[in-house]
Amino acid sequence: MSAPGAKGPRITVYTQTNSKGALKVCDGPEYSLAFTGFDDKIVSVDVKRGIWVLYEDVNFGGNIYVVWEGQKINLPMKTTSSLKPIEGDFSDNPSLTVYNGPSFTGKNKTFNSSNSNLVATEFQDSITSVFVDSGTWVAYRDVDYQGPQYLFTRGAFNGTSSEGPFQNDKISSLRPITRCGC
Ligand SMILES: [Ca+2]
Ligand SMILES: [Ca+2]
Repeated sequence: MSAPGAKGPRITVYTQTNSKGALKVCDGPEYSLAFTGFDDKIVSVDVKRGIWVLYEDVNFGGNIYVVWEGQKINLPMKTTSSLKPIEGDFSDNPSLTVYNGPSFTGKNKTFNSSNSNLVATEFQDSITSVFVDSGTWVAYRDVDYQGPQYLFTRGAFNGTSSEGPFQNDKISSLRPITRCGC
């Protein structure tokens, strides 16, 4: 029999690339990595279960970096000071609608899969509100899933996001979180 909570979120963080160096297994929120030896030291992660958000500041503040189940990756930054799992669904039919006006007004477009480059669309640097019908989505300031991230879970987001400092008229790429870790 598996122990209670064996299905809960779990991530292992490492101080060296490729899951090497000192490691720490986390099963829940870590509001501050200060005094743990891992503050601004995490460079790779192995996500066993769930969706996790890494924050550059303590108390879940500052820019975010989202990682999810199946990902065993090196990070592009070394700034993580807190982290936590978030409730999110891995939908097989993700759906997110963007609007270029506030409160779900103006032109809109529904996405059901990733888009690495919005530059050719009329939504490049013009998204102001977002509605997620299904799935969990990560949007990026820059094309090709680069730059600061904004996390959107199911629900309505008017000029903000569920995690990360959403910036109006900045999103240039977006993608749904999928179980394969792609
Ligand atoms: Ca930090
Ligand atoms: Ca942009």
